[in-house]
Parts: sequence; C-alpha cells; structure tokens
Amino acid sequence: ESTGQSDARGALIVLEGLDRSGKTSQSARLLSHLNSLGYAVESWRFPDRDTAVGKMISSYLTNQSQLDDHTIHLLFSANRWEKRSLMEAKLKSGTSLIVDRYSYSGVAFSSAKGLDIEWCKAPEVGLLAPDLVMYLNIPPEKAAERGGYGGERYEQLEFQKSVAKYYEMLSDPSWKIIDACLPLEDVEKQMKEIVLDCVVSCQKGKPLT
Ligand code: DGP
Ligand code: NA
Ligand code: NA
Repeated sequence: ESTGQSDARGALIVLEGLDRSGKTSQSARLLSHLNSLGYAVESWRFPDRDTAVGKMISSYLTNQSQLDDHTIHLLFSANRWEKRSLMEAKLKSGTSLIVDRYSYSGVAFSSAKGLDIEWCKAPEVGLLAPDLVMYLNIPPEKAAERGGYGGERYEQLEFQKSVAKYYEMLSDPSWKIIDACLPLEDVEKQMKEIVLDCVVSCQKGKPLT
C-alpha cells in the first residue's frame, strides 16, 4: 500500500457503545492491524483525561467532585474541542485516527440524565465529522455481566439502559452496527474489514468535513 502520499488524508473512525461493550480492546486491535499494513494511525479516546479539562472530567467520573449536569456536559464537549485542531492536522497529514467515543457519547450520556437532546447536540456542532461510526451493540444486561463495571459514575445498569435508548435515537443508516456479543475475534474480523474500506476511500480523496 502506498501510504506515504502527502495528498492522502487519514480517516476519522469513531467507536461508540455502552460501557463494557469492548470498544477499548477493539481499538487496540484495529490500531495494530492498520500499523502492520503500513498505515499511519493513532488511537485516541474521549474523554482525554490528560488535559486540564480532562482531569476535571476524571475527578467527576470517579465521584471525587460534583458538577451540575450542564456543566459537565460542556466540559466533555470542551475536551473534544481542545483536541480539534490537532485532530484536523493529523488527518490532513495522512494519519488515520481510531477514536474511542466522540460526540455521540456526549449526547447519549447527557440526554440519558434528562437534559434536552437538542441542547446537548449544540456544542458538538463544528467538530469534525467522522468518516465512519462503528457501534458496538450489546444488551445492557450483557455488558453488566462482563466482569462487572469499574465503579465509575455512569456504570450502572439502569442508566446504561437509558443511554442505549439514546444511542438508538442518534444512530443513522451510515452507522455500522457490530454485534458485540459475538466472540472477540469475530468482532475484530468484521471491524477490520470495515475500517480498511474506510481508510482506503479516504486516501482516495473523500473530502474531510
Ligand atoms: P470511558 O473512558 O470510555 O470509560 O468513558 C468514561 C465515562 O464517561 C463512560 O461512562 C462514558 C462517559 N462519557 C464519555 N464521553 C462522554 C460525554 O461526552 N458526555 C457524558 N456525559 N458522558 C460521557
Ligand atoms: Na468506563
Ligand atoms: Na459532530
């Protein structure tokens, strides 16, 4: 594969799903797969807990601080905005990004708390649009059974059920819905094929939006 062309851009690939749907381990597998094929690729995740905003988010998620629902919503969004220019630079320079959670998490999790969905979407407008959204689909009960949750704020079955409903509302026909209950290797195989198609079409000049 010719991956060194300076005019070829990278693909913005987003993984979404409930907590414990397997996004994080699939991200790692996709990263090493694309790397092994010679593609420039990085794995990112939101929230990015390393920034100053990310530290506030992390403290909230681990119940070390309390914040108004609107406030934390805007912090999650700000955390995406603070990475936007770097994201654009990476994509333009030909690096593909596999991103574990993005705006859809922002809207689904906050709407699940009862915030107005349109209000939740507003601060996301102007972030880069993904080239591909893969949704790891798992019944909330199944996710909860997977070695239990880690104990962070949102990792509760009833809440995750509500998040799932909002994801369903947000999904559109362009999303690739992956059955996350299948064995890890089967999920991986499906995702690799979808991701490779996307990376190749972006290299061929699909415009960045
Ligand atoms: P993770 O690091 O992927 O486990 O995400 C931490 C938790 O935060 C997880 O329960 C999902 C939730 N989350 C991720 N992004 C957002 C967001 O933008 N807004 C809200 N309200 N929650 C989010
Ligand atoms: Na989590
Ligand atoms: Na968006």
